[in-house]
Amino acid sequence: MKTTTLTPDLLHRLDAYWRAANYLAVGQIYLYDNPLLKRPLALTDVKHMLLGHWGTTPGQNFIYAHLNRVITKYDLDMIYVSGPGHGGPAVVGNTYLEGTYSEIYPNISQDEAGLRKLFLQFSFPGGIPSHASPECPGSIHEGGELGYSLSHSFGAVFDNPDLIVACVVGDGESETGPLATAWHSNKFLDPVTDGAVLPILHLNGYKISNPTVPARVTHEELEQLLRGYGWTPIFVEGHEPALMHEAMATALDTAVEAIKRIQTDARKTGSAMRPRWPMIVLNSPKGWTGPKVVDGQQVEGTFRAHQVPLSISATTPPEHLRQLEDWLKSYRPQELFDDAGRLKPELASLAPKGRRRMGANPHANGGILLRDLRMPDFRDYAANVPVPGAPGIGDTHVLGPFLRDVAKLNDRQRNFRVFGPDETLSNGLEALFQTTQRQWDAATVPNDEFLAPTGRVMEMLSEHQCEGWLEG
Ligand SMILES: Cc1ncc(C[n+]2csc(CCOP(=O)(O)OP(=O)(O)O)c2C)c(N)n1
Repeated sequence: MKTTTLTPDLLHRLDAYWRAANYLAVGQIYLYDNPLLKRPLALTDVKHMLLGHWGTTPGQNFIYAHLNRVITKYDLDMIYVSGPGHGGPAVVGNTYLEGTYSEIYPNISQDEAGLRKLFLQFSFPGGIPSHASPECPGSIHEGGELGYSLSHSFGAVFDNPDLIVACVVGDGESETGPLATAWHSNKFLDPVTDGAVLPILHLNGYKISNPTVPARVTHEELEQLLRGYGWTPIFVEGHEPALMHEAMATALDTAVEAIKRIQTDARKTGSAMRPRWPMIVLNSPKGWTGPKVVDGQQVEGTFRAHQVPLSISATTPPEHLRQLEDWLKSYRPQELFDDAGRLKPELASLAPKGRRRMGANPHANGGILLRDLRMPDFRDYAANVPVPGAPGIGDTHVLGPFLRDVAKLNDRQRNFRVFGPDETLSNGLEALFQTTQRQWDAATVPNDEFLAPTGRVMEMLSEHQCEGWLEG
């Protein structure tokens, strides 16, 4: 008998949850009023100035819904990083569906009035930005400057052994220098003392008005590239929702179980072998489920879906308004929200509970987990400088012992690291190596110095990477 990951009931509800998130996204981009379409859509229901990014959003909604499922199934401590952070409607909509948004912003309530405000505030004067901005619950990565999602994700899991960051990488984003170098982060992760990152390369094929490079090389080349970076890619490819739900669920189960296996093995045996971590490649249409053809031109699955796929104003063709209405109705909102505008309970129950919700995870809500560093008294490190320009006192040679002792004092609470592009020694900070090592999970050979699976110094010859790790 063929086994499937999803029961028919779960598949049906997951799909409905995804439709709800897509409905909220279109509402945020377009609607000024009439959030539940209780009357025919009029021009006055649509915002005057349409801003936002639809193209990436349905794929991110799909991912978010599926992550919710594995969080609950495996009781995961997981946060979400949106590389293409211009998909703000996805993170805002999903944190609204899971309830976090209304807890933090009670004004955006779980009812029709709240829905109206949720839609109106998006990319609107006095409202919220169109990206995964800091005020969005669960966001540690704004995504405006593409390229840092993976470095930020690794930075977030260093010293957080229970945390998994699900990191959506745009296929356009993956062309940037910072992202290209960030795949190598897996050589700097200690499976014993750090958490894990699950990259999800969102291969939706296009950037703003161009195809992406990863979408226009052969499957074999892309797979070899990712394998060459040390990952095990799992491909989820297609556009038929039911098949894609099943494929994504199976891929995520496989990935999560692989992560758990790697961590359990490493933590039991202390093995220093570098693991091959799993990742997912999600190949789905850009602007999935959106308008297929507008003014005779293909939109779904093309670059034309990147931002606002249907222009609507007093001067645009009137059929655009009808197309928007049909598009919104294609999600069958009456099956998703009750008359009062509240998500139906059988769908709401799919979201994880409490702090397991990605929007409510303390790791992604700045400040909750901050711990002050234990600091030595800087006066104890004072150098006597009898005259200005006195020779023989290099300032970094004075700083080195100070940093060494900061590292030592905070060793147990594990909240201090030094990041640099291979310059700790050349910059005179060698005293650090009296107390710690350079964290390095790749191979070592005799005559290497100060390399170990765990250490407080992170060195890779990429300032992009160092900065991204540090910020994460
Ligand atoms: C470093 C950087 N360069 C350029 C841009 C402008 N920009 C915004 S979105 C985008 C295309 C992104 O494509 P992709 O990462 O594939 O995201 P998606 O297709 O999912 O929207 C570009 C070039 C940017 N935000 N950051």
